[in-house]
Amino acid sequence: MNALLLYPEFPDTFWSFKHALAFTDRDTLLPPLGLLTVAALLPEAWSLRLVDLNLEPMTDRDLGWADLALVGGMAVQEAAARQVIERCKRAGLAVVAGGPLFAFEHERFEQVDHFVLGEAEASLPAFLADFAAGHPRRLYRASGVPEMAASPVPRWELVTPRRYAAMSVQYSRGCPYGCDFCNVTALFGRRPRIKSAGQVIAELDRLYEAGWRGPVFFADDNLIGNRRHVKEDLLPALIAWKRARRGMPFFTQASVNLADDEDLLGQMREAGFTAVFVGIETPEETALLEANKKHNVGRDLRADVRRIQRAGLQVQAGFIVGFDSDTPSVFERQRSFIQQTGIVTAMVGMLQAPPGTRLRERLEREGRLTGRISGDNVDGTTNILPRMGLDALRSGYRSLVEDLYSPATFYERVKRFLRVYEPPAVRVPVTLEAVRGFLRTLYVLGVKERGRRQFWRLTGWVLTHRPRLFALALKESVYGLHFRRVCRRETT
Ligand code: B12
Repeated sequence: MNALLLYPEFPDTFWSFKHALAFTDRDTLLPPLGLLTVAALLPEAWSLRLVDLNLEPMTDRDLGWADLALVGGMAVQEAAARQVIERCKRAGLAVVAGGPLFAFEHERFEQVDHFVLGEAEASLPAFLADFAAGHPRRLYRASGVPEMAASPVPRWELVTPRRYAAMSVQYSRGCPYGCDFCNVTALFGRRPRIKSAGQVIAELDRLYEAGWRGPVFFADDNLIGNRRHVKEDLLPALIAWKRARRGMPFFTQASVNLADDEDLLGQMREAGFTAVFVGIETPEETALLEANKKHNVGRDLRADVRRIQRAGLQVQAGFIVGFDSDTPSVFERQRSFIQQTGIVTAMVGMLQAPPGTRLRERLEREGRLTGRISGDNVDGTTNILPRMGLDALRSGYRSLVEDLYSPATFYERVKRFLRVYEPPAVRVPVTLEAVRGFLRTLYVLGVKERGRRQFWRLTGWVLTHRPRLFALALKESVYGLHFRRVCRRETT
């Protein structure tokens, strides 16, 4: 059996990082870990070929070779996934689909032959058994969630690591919190399920042996969902593993209450975590309560961010405007929060109601849903009728984002961040690629682009005040260019 695993192309969005990757020799951000995991669950006798359409097109030869196509992806890839499915069908291939894109409303994808929904560790075996017996059904849905011990080492040999900016591993699935706009619990449940440290180390070993020294993303919804195991099992193992090795800075996602635990922060720093994405959403307590984001209530969120930054983890964060209790003053409050805390990568979106969420159920009852989400939560669109009025929300959002990513505001924010940040010592080898990227950055940001003066001012400041952070300052400046290009396009 020849199986073709297909990962549709991402559009050019905030998270594509396309304009930043142009400064490197990398073609896209991360490999499709879901499909690599599915690959490891397929029968050993099958021949596999993975085409990540973010790197290369799918060819007629691929289609001619295959007996079966397996398509993955998330909501933002819908348009591209439809094209992929259409082409497979035209080539006469049976199509199996799975992953978050198909988890809700799968019936909209009429051309798909078999849906294998939920986590493949739990849903794929039944499909494979029926397929081998010659009578596969159209729909397979995992009846529960699998334990992570059942999750195999992903088949990374199916991708070419050097074409990606980072590699990813996953330690846990699920999140203990119930924020009403988020569909993570509908997809992966509330009980954080974890791999053993041994499983994670085996995955890292595989990457290290393949020569990977670049960043590694822990693709968890909330790394610290099961805090005890993280502190007692995972982090001690990572610290020991890192001691004898070079490179591989880690980054991940976690809830902001990470800031409460100095020991945990210290361990993460020692293990080589350099950045964490946290869901802050809003500094407005009424809105947090409305969204059932109770773990962010009653905290000094500014102090939390500072504490995490001082511990050596850059804070990236998600923000939302358009909660029912938001008034037009929210835009300025969000702006000053993001600016003062030096959150360089601030993902700011309008409130949307994705399928599978409690917010969606509520707004449906209230007759305030206007359609489907676009899949990109920071494209200035929404599928709800906001209380403040759509026009007010749109124009407030537009000016907020334009201001946050304008050169003057952006470079100032980078400086604020670099002032407090204490980086952990992760030795990343200097490569020819890094030198080329350095020269390109100086030319594009320092000579060609808008904001040249602010760029050189930041560069001068960092060299005189925080020289160790020089490379980081350049990296953030490049991100700024990406955000500016994407935001300018999306808000006009
Ligand atoms: C890494 C990641 C990204 C990376 C993607 C890189 C890449 N090449 O895949 C980046 C940073 C680009 C990204 C961006 C975004 N992401 Co994202 N991301 C994730 C994250 C944290 C991990 C994905 C992962 O690797 N998981 C590990 C693998 C093992 O799990 P998996 O992919 O789900 O695969 C399992 C099953 O789904 C299934 N499966 C998967 N594929 C297939 C295929 C077949 C054929 C079969 C049978 C089964 C199957 O089996 C696998 C094993 O159990 C998930 C959350 C999560 N926990 O998964 C969100 C998630 C996928 N992202 C999401 C969203 C909304 C976004 C963004 C809009 C921003 C945001 N709010 O986070 C942007 C959009 C992208 C863009 N460019 O605009 C949503 C998707 C919701 C949906 N219904 O589609 C998720 C679920 C998080 C959430 N609830 O908000 N993301």
